[in-house]
Amino acid sequence: KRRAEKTEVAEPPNSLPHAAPSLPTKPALYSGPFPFYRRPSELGCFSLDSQRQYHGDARALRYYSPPPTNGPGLNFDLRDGYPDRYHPRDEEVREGLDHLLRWLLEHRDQLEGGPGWLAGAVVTWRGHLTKLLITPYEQQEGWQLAASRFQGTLYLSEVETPAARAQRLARPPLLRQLMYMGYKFEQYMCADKPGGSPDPSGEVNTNVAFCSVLRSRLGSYPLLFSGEVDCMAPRAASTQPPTCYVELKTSKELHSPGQWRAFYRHKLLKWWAQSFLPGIPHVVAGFRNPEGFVRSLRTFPTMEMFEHVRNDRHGWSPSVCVNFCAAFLSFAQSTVVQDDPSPMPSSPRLVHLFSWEPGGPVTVSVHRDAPYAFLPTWYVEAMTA
Ligand code: 0WD
Ligand code: CA
Repeated sequence: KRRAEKTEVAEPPNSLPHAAPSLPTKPALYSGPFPFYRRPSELGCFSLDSQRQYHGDARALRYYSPPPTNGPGLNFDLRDGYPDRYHPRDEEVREGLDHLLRWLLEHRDQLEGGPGWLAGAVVTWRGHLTKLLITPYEQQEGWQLAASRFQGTLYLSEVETPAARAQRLARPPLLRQLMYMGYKFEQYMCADKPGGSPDPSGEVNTNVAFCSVLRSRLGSYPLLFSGEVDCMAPRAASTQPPTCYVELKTSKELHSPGQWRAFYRHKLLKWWAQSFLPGIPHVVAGFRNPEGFVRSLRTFPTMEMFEHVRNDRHGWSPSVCVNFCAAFLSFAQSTVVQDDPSPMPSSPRLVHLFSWEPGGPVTVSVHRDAPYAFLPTWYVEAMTA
Protein backbone atom coordinates (compact mmCIF):
# COMPACT_ATOMS: atom_id res chain seq x y z
CA LYS A 1 0.00 0.00 0.00
CA ARG A 2 2.70 2.44 1.05
CA ARG A 3 4.70 1.72 -2.08
CA ALA A 4 1.78 2.32 -4.37
CA GLU A 5 1.17 5.72 -2.81
CA LYS A 6 4.78 6.71 -3.12
CA THR A 7 5.00 5.74 -6.79
CA GLU A 8 1.91 7.72 -7.57
CA VAL A 9 3.43 10.84 -6.12
CA ALA A 10 6.96 10.57 -7.42
CA GLU A 11 6.33 9.56 -11.03
CA PRO A 12 3.05 9.99 -12.89
CA PRO A 13 2.02 6.70 -14.55
CA ASN A 14 3.40 6.24 -18.07
CA SER A 15 -0.10 5.95 -19.43
CA LEU A 16 -0.33 9.74 -19.07
CA PRO A 17 2.73 10.86 -21.02
CA HIS A 18 1.50 14.40 -21.54
CA ALA A 19 0.01 14.98 -18.12
CA ALA A 20 1.12 18.41 -16.94
CA PRO A 21 3.33 18.27 -13.86
CA SER A 22 1.63 19.08 -10.58
CA LEU A 23 2.64 19.27 -6.94
CA PRO A 24 0.71 17.40 -4.23
CA THR A 25 0.01 19.20 -0.96
CA LYS A 26 -0.93 16.50 1.57
CA PRO A 27 0.86 17.08 4.91
CA ALA A 28 2.00 13.43 5.17
CA LEU A 29 4.24 13.94 2.13
CA TYR A 30 6.26 16.72 3.80
CA SER A 31 6.91 15.34 7.26
CA GLY A 32 10.71 15.09 6.99
CA PRO A 33 13.17 16.99 9.17
CA PHE A 34 13.05 20.77 9.29
CA PRO A 35 15.03 22.12 6.32
CA PHE A 36 17.66 24.83 6.49
CA TYR A 37 16.21 28.35 6.83
CA ARG A 38 18.77 31.15 6.95
CA ARG A 39 18.37 33.64 9.79
CA PRO A 40 16.56 36.49 8.01
CA SER A 41 18.49 39.73 7.76
CA GLU A 42 17.08 43.13 6.89
CA LEU A 43 18.47 44.61 3.67
CA GLY A 44 16.47 47.82 3.91
CA CYS A 45 12.99 49.22 4.15
CA PHE A 46 10.51 51.60 2.58
CA SER A 47 7.33 53.41 3.54
CA LEU A 48 4.02 54.10 1.86
CA ASP A 49 2.27 57.30 2.92
CA SER A 50 -1.42 58.18 3.35
CA GLN A 51 -1.59 58.70 -0.44
CA ARG A 52 0.07 55.29 -0.99
CA GLN A 53 3.17 57.09 -2.28
CA TYR A 54 6.53 55.34 -1.97
CA HIS A 55 9.37 56.73 0.17
CA GLY A 56 12.70 54.95 0.48
CA ASP A 57 12.90 55.44 4.24
CA ALA A 58 11.33 54.41 7.57
CA ARG A 59 8.95 57.38 7.98
CA ALA A 60 5.92 55.10 8.45
CA LEU A 61 7.58 52.97 11.14
CA ARG A 62 5.75 53.14 14.45
CA TYR A 63 6.88 52.30 17.96
CA TYR A 64 5.42 49.69 20.28
CA SER A 65 3.80 51.51 23.18
CA PRO A 66 1.51 49.21 25.17
CA PRO A 67 -0.56 50.58 28.07
CA PRO A 68 1.24 50.59 31.43
CA THR A 69 -0.73 47.59 32.69
CA ASN A 70 -2.37 44.58 31.13
CA GLY A 71 -4.86 44.19 33.92
CA PRO A 72 -8.38 45.32 34.66
CA GLY A 73 -8.84 48.78 33.26
CA LEU A 74 -7.56 47.92 29.81
CA ASN A 75 -10.45 48.92 27.53
CA PHE A 76 -9.69 49.68 23.86
CA ASP A 77 -12.85 50.44 21.90
CA LEU A 78 -11.98 49.00 18.51
CA ARG A 79 -15.14 50.34 16.90
CA ASP A 80 -14.33 53.93 17.81
CA GLY A 81 -13.98 56.06 14.69
CA TYR A 82 -15.77 53.62 12.39
CA PRO A 83 -16.63 54.49 9.70
CA ASP A 84 -16.10 58.27 9.86
CA ARG A 85 -12.37 58.22 10.68
CA TYR A 86 -11.55 55.32 8.35
CA HIS A 87 -9.69 55.74 5.04
CA PRO A 88 -9.36 52.25 3.63
CA ARG A 89 -6.90 51.53 0.83
CA ASP A 90 -8.45 51.19 -2.63
CA GLU A 91 -8.36 47.42 -3.10
CA GLU A 92 -9.17 47.71 -6.81
CA VAL A 93 -5.64 48.99 -7.39
CA ARG A 94 -3.50 45.98 -8.26
CA GLU A 95 -0.02 46.88 -7.09
CA GLY A 96 1.61 43.53 -7.76
CA LEU A 97 5.26 43.67 -6.72
CA ASP A 98 5.66 47.32 -7.79
CA HIS A 99 6.79 48.88 -4.49
CA LEU A 100 9.22 46.06 -3.81
CA LEU A 101 10.57 46.32 -7.36
CA ARG A 102 11.16 50.04 -6.90
CA TRP A 103 13.19 49.32 -3.76
CA LEU A 104 15.12 46.60 -5.60
CA LEU A 105 15.87 48.85 -8.55
CA GLU A 106 17.23 51.55 -6.27
CA HIS A 107 19.40 49.10 -4.31
CA ARG A 108 20.45 46.50 -6.89
CA ASP A 109 24.06 47.74 -6.89
CA GLN A 110 24.36 47.54 -3.10
CA LEU A 111 22.95 44.05 -2.60
CA GLU A 112 25.08 41.79 -0.43
CA GLY A 113 25.63 38.13 -1.26
CA GLY A 114 28.15 38.74 -4.02
CA PRO A 115 27.76 39.22 -7.76
CA GLY A 116 24.98 37.17 -9.21
CA TRP A 117 23.17 36.73 -5.89
CA LEU A 118 19.99 38.33 -7.22
CA ALA A 119 20.09 36.19 -10.37
CA GLY A 120 19.69 33.09 -8.20
CA ALA A 121 17.03 34.49 -5.90
CA VAL A 122 13.26 34.31 -5.57
CA VAL A 123 11.66 37.76 -5.16
CA THR A 124 8.17 38.08 -3.68
CA TRP A 125 6.00 39.47 -0.86
CA ARG A 126 6.19 37.83 2.55
CA GLY A 127 2.40 37.36 2.44
CA HIS A 128 2.73 35.12 -0.62
CA LEU A 129 5.26 32.91 1.17
CA THR A 130 2.92 32.77 4.18
CA LYS A 131 0.20 31.34 1.94
CA LEU A 132 2.65 28.72 0.64
CA LEU A 133 3.69 27.74 4.17
CA ILE A 134 0.14 27.07 5.34
CA THR A 135 -1.05 25.36 2.14
CA PRO A 136 -0.79 21.75 3.44
CA TYR A 137 -3.28 22.68 6.20
CA GLU A 138 -5.53 25.17 4.41
CA GLN A 139 -9.07 23.91 3.77
CA GLN A 140 -10.91 27.05 2.75
CA GLU A 141 -9.10 29.39 0.41
CA GLY A 142 -7.11 28.56 -2.71
CA TRP A 143 -4.50 30.80 -4.31
CA GLN A 144 -2.88 31.67 -7.61
CA LEU A 145 0.72 32.79 -8.00
CA ALA A 146 2.05 34.24 -11.23
CA ALA A 147 5.74 33.53 -11.91
CA SER A 148 8.19 35.11 -14.34
CA ARG A 149 11.92 34.61 -14.69
CA PHE A 150 13.91 37.71 -15.59
CA GLN A 151 17.73 37.94 -15.64
CA GLY A 152 17.76 34.67 -13.73
CA THR A 153 15.62 35.89 -10.83
CA LEU A 154 12.28 34.18 -10.24
CA TYR A 155 9.54 36.70 -9.40
CA LEU A 156 6.32 35.49 -7.73
CA SER A 157 3.24 37.72 -7.57
CA GLU A 158 -0.19 36.72 -6.31
CA VAL A 159 -3.24 36.90 -8.54
CA GLU A 160 -6.59 37.38 -6.84
CA THR A 161 -8.70 34.27 -7.55
CA PRO A 162 -12.21 34.80 -8.97
CA ALA A 163 -13.62 33.42 -5.70
CA ALA A 164 -11.53 35.82 -3.60
CA ARG A 165 -12.60 38.74 -5.79
CA ALA A 166 -16.27 37.79 -5.49
CA GLN A 167 -15.89 37.51 -1.71
CA ARG A 168 -14.14 40.87 -1.48
CA LEU A 169 -16.83 42.64 -3.52
CA ALA A 170 -19.58 41.05 -1.41
CA ARG A 171 -17.79 41.57 1.91
CA PRO A 172 -20.46 41.79 4.63
CA PRO A 173 -20.56 45.02 6.67
CA LEU A 174 -19.57 43.21 9.87
CA LEU A 175 -16.44 41.83 8.20
CA ARG A 176 -15.53 45.32 6.95
CA GLN A 177 -15.81 46.58 10.50
CA LEU A 178 -13.73 43.66 11.77
CA MET A 179 -10.94 44.61 9.35
CA TYR A 180 -11.05 48.17 10.67
CA MET A 181 -10.82 46.91 14.24
CA GLY A 182 -7.49 45.22 13.51
CA TYR A 183 -6.01 48.53 12.34
CA LYS A 184 -7.62 50.40 15.24
CA PHE A 185 -5.86 48.07 17.66
CA GLU A 186 -2.52 49.04 16.06
CA GLN A 187 -3.39 52.69 16.69
CA TYR A 188 -3.98 52.01 20.41
CA MET A 189 -0.67 50.14 20.70
CA CYS A 190 1.71 52.29 18.64
CA ALA A 191 3.28 55.72 18.92
CA ASP A 192 4.78 57.79 16.12
CA LYS A 193 7.96 58.50 18.11
CA PRO A 194 10.08 56.24 20.32
CA GLY A 195 8.92 56.77 23.89
CA GLY A 196 5.79 58.57 22.71
CA SER A 197 2.17 57.75 23.50
CA PRO A 198 -0.46 56.38 21.12
CA ASP A 199 -3.01 58.87 19.78
CA PRO A 200 -6.27 57.07 19.01
CA SER A 201 -8.07 60.33 18.14
CA GLY A 202 -6.76 60.47 14.58
CA GLU A 203 -7.79 58.69 11.43
CA VAL A 204 -7.08 55.10 10.46
CA ASN A 205 -5.57 55.20 6.97
CA THR A 206 -4.61 51.79 5.61
CA ASN A 207 -2.64 53.27 2.73
CA VAL A 208 0.13 53.88 5.25
CA ALA A 209 2.61 51.02 5.54
CA PHE A 210 6.15 50.38 6.71
CA CYS A 211 7.77 47.50 4.84
CA SER A 212 10.97 45.68 5.74
CA VAL A 213 12.99 44.08 2.93
CA LEU A 214 14.62 40.85 4.02
CA ARG A 215 17.11 38.32 2.79
CA SER A 216 16.95 34.65 3.72
CA ARG A 217 17.41 31.24 2.14
CA LEU A 218 15.26 28.14 2.25
CA GLY A 219 17.36 25.08 1.50
CA SER A 220 19.24 26.07 -1.66
CA TYR A 221 16.79 28.85 -2.60
CA PRO A 222 17.94 32.40 -1.81
CA LEU A 223 14.98 34.62 -0.96
CA LEU A 224 14.41 38.37 -1.14
CA PHE A 225 11.02 39.37 0.20
CA SER A 226 9.29 42.28 1.83
CA GLY A 227 6.67 42.33 4.54
CA GLU A 228 4.61 45.01 6.23
CA VAL A 229 5.79 45.50 9.82
CA ASP A 230 3.44 46.88 12.48
CA CYS A 231 5.97 48.43 14.84
CA MET A 232 9.32 48.20 16.54
CA ALA A 233 9.92 47.86 20.24
CA PRO A 234 12.38 50.63 21.15
CA ARG A 235 13.35 48.85 24.36
CA ALA A 236 13.57 45.32 22.97
CA ALA A 237 16.40 43.04 24.12
CA SER A 238 17.84 43.53 20.67
CA THR A 239 17.24 46.82 18.88
CA GLN A 240 18.41 45.33 15.60
CA PRO A 241 15.80 44.55 12.95
CA PRO A 242 14.06 42.21 12.45
CA THR A 243 14.31 41.01 16.08
CA CYS A 244 13.05 44.34 17.47
CA TYR A 245 9.87 44.17 15.40
CA VAL A 246 6.50 43.29 16.91
CA GLU A 247 3.49 41.90 15.06
CA LEU A 248 0.06 42.95 16.39
CA LYS A 249 -3.07 40.83 16.10
CA THR A 250 -6.58 40.76 17.46
CA SER A 251 -8.69 37.75 18.27
CA LYS A 252 -12.04 36.96 19.84
CA GLU A 253 -11.91 36.43 23.59
CA LEU A 254 -11.55 32.71 24.24
CA HIS A 255 -13.26 30.96 27.12
CA SER A 256 -13.55 27.17 26.79
CA PRO A 257 -10.60 24.79 26.34
CA GLY A 258 -12.20 23.83 23.01
CA GLN A 259 -12.02 27.43 21.82
CA TRP A 260 -8.33 27.66 22.78
CA ARG A 261 -7.63 24.35 21.00
CA ALA A 262 -9.23 25.65 17.77
CA PHE A 263 -7.28 28.91 18.12
CA TYR A 264 -3.98 27.01 18.44
CA ARG A 265 -4.81 24.79 15.46
CA HIS A 266 -5.92 27.46 13.02
CA LYS A 267 -5.07 31.02 13.98
CA LEU A 268 -1.71 30.35 15.58
CA LEU A 269 -0.60 28.50 12.42
CA LYS A 270 -1.18 31.65 10.38
CA TRP A 271 0.46 33.88 12.96
CA TRP A 272 3.46 31.57 13.17
CA ALA A 273 3.96 31.34 9.39
CA GLN A 274 3.71 35.10 8.90
CA SER A 275 6.20 36.03 11.62
CA PHE A 276 8.57 33.07 11.25
CA LEU A 277 9.43 34.11 7.68
CA PRO A 278 10.88 37.57 8.53
CA GLY A 279 12.18 36.42 11.92
CA ILE A 280 9.83 38.58 13.98
CA PRO A 281 10.11 37.10 17.46
CA HIS A 282 6.92 38.34 19.15
CA VAL A 283 3.24 38.54 18.27
CA VAL A 284 1.12 40.60 20.69
CA ALA A 285 -2.56 39.71 20.64
CA GLY A 286 -5.44 41.83 21.87
CA PHE A 287 -8.49 39.81 22.84
CA ARG A 288 -11.78 41.56 22.11
CA ASN A 289 -15.13 40.91 23.72
CA PRO A 290 -18.37 40.66 21.71
CA GLU A 291 -18.83 44.43 22.06
CA GLY A 292 -15.49 45.07 20.33
CA PHE A 293 -13.45 46.12 23.38
CA VAL A 294 -9.94 44.75 23.98
CA ARG A 295 -9.69 43.91 27.66
CA SER A 296 -6.56 41.76 27.72
CA LEU A 297 -3.25 41.36 25.89
CA ARG A 298 -1.06 38.33 25.49
CA THR A 299 2.39 37.96 23.94
CA PHE A 300 3.07 34.85 21.88
CA PRO A 301 6.76 34.24 21.15
CA THR A 302 6.87 33.01 17.54
CA MET A 303 9.28 30.22 18.34
CA GLU A 304 7.00 28.87 21.10
CA MET A 305 3.75 28.75 19.10
CA PHE A 306 4.31 25.20 17.92
CA GLU A 307 4.42 23.99 21.54
CA HIS A 308 0.66 24.54 21.74
CA VAL A 309 0.03 21.88 19.08
CA ARG A 310 3.09 19.64 19.46
CA ASN A 311 1.02 16.94 21.19
CA ASP A 312 -2.16 17.57 19.20
CA ARG A 313 -2.99 14.90 16.59
CA HIS A 314 -4.89 17.55 14.65
CA GLY A 315 -2.23 20.19 15.04
CA TRP A 316 0.22 21.60 12.49
CA SER A 317 3.91 21.03 12.01
CA PRO A 318 6.43 23.74 11.11
CA SER A 319 8.52 21.15 9.20
CA VAL A 320 5.57 20.22 7.01
CA CYS A 321 4.98 23.89 6.21
CA VAL A 322 8.59 24.70 5.41
CA ASN A 323 9.22 21.43 3.52
CA PHE A 324 6.19 22.11 1.37
CA CYS A 325 7.36 25.65 0.67
CA ALA A 326 10.78 24.30 -0.36
CA ALA A 327 9.10 21.72 -2.61
CA PHE A 328 7.05 24.47 -4.22
CA LEU A 329 10.14 26.60 -4.86
CA SER A 330 11.85 23.58 -6.41
CA PHE A 331 8.75 22.90 -8.53
CA ALA A 332 8.56 26.55 -9.63
CA GLN A 333 12.29 26.81 -10.37
CA SER A 334 12.17 23.72 -12.58
CA THR A 335 8.89 24.70 -14.27
CA VAL A 336 9.77 28.30 -15.13
CA VAL A 337 12.87 27.55 -17.17
CA GLN A 338 12.73 30.18 -19.87
CA ASP A 339 14.11 33.58 -18.96
CA ASP A 340 11.72 36.19 -20.19
CA PRO A 341 12.94 36.90 -23.70
CA SER A 342 13.68 40.22 -25.38
CA PRO A 343 12.58 42.97 -23.04
CA MET A 344 10.75 44.87 -25.77
CA PRO A 345 8.41 47.23 -23.96
CA SER A 346 5.40 46.01 -25.88
CA SER A 347 6.17 42.30 -26.10
CA PRO A 348 3.87 40.04 -24.13
CA ARG A 349 5.72 38.56 -21.22
CA LEU A 350 5.77 34.88 -20.33
CA VAL A 351 3.93 33.96 -17.13
CA HIS A 352 3.51 30.59 -15.49
CA LEU A 353 0.40 30.61 -13.33
CA PHE A 354 0.47 28.25 -10.35
CA SER A 355 -3.02 27.50 -9.09
CA TRP A 356 -4.18 25.66 -6.01
CA GLU A 357 -7.56 24.80 -4.54
CA PRO A 358 -7.95 22.95 -1.21
CA GLY A 359 -8.02 19.19 -1.64
CA GLY A 360 -6.09 19.22 -4.90
CA PRO A 361 -2.51 19.54 -6.12
CA VAL A 362 -0.79 22.72 -7.34
CA THR A 363 -1.25 22.93 -11.11
CA VAL A 364 0.41 25.11 -13.76
CA SER A 365 -0.82 26.98 -16.83
CA VAL A 366 1.18 29.12 -19.25
CA HIS A 367 0.17 32.62 -20.34
CA ARG A 368 1.72 35.21 -22.60
CA ASP A 369 -0.81 37.98 -22.43
CA ALA A 370 -2.36 40.40 -20.06
CA PRO A 371 -3.71 40.24 -17.44
CA TYR A 372 -1.16 37.94 -15.87
CA ALA A 373 2.10 39.67 -16.87
CA PHE A 374 3.20 41.63 -13.80
CA LEU A 375 6.76 42.90 -14.31
CA PRO A 376 6.30 46.58 -15.16
CA THR A 377 7.94 48.05 -18.24
CA TRP A 378 9.77 50.68 -16.17
CA TYR A 379 11.40 47.90 -14.16
CA VAL A 380 12.39 45.73 -17.12
CA GLU A 381 13.80 48.70 -19.02
CA ALA A 382 15.80 50.07 -16.10
CA MET A 383 17.23 46.64 -15.27
CA THR A 384 18.20 46.08 -18.90
CA ALA A 385 19.86 49.46 -19.35
O1 0WD B 1 -3.26 43.73 -3.03
C1 0WD B 1 -3.33 42.76 -2.28
N1 0WD B 1 -4.29 41.87 -2.41
C2 0WD B 1 -2.34 42.57 -1.21
C3 0WD B 1 -1.51 43.62 -0.92
C4 0WD B 1 -2.26 41.29 -0.52
C5 0WD B 1 -1.22 41.23 0.46
C6 0WD B 1 -0.43 42.33 0.71
N2 0WD B 1 -0.59 43.50 0.05
C7 0WD B 1 0.27 44.61 0.31
C8 0WD B 1 0.14 45.12 1.72
O2 0WD B 1 -0.74 46.20 1.80
C9 0WD B 1 1.57 45.57 2.01
O3 0WD B 1 1.78 46.89 1.58
O4 0WD B 1 1.57 44.14 0.18
C10 0WD B 1 2.42 44.71 1.16
C11 0WD B 1 3.19 43.67 1.95
O5 0WD B 1 2.33 42.79 2.48
P1 0WD B 1 2.81 41.46 3.26
O6 0WD B 1 3.45 41.84 4.53
O7 0WD B 1 3.53 40.59 2.33
O8 0WD B 1 1.34 40.88 3.48
P2 0WD B 1 0.72 40.08 4.70
O9 0WD B 1 1.74 39.39 5.50
O10 0WD B 1 -0.38 39.27 4.09
O11 0WD B 1 0.01 41.20 5.55
C12 0WD B 1 0.73 42.01 6.45
C13 0WD B 1 -0.11 43.20 6.81
C14 0WD B 1 -1.49 42.83 7.34
O12 0WD B 1 -1.41 42.60 8.72
P3 0WD B 1 -2.29 41.43 9.39
O13 0WD B 1 -1.95 41.52 10.85
O14 0WD B 1 -3.71 41.72 9.07
O15 0WD B 1 -1.80 40.14 8.79
O16 0WD B 1 -0.33 44.01 5.68
C15 0WD B 1 -1.63 44.56 5.74
C16 0WD B 1 -2.28 44.07 7.02
O17 0WD B 1 -2.08 45.05 8.01
N3 0WD B 1 -2.35 44.12 4.56
C17 0WD B 1 -3.06 44.90 3.79
N4 0WD B 1 -3.31 46.19 3.88
C18 0WD B 1 -4.10 46.72 2.92
N5 0WD B 1 -4.64 46.00 1.92
C19 0WD B 1 -3.57 44.08 2.77
C20 0WD B 1 -4.41 44.68 1.80
N6 0WD B 1 -4.94 43.98 0.82
N7 0WD B 1 -3.15 42.83 2.95
C21 0WD B 1 -2.40 42.87 4.04
CA1 CA C 1 -0.82 42.93 12.19
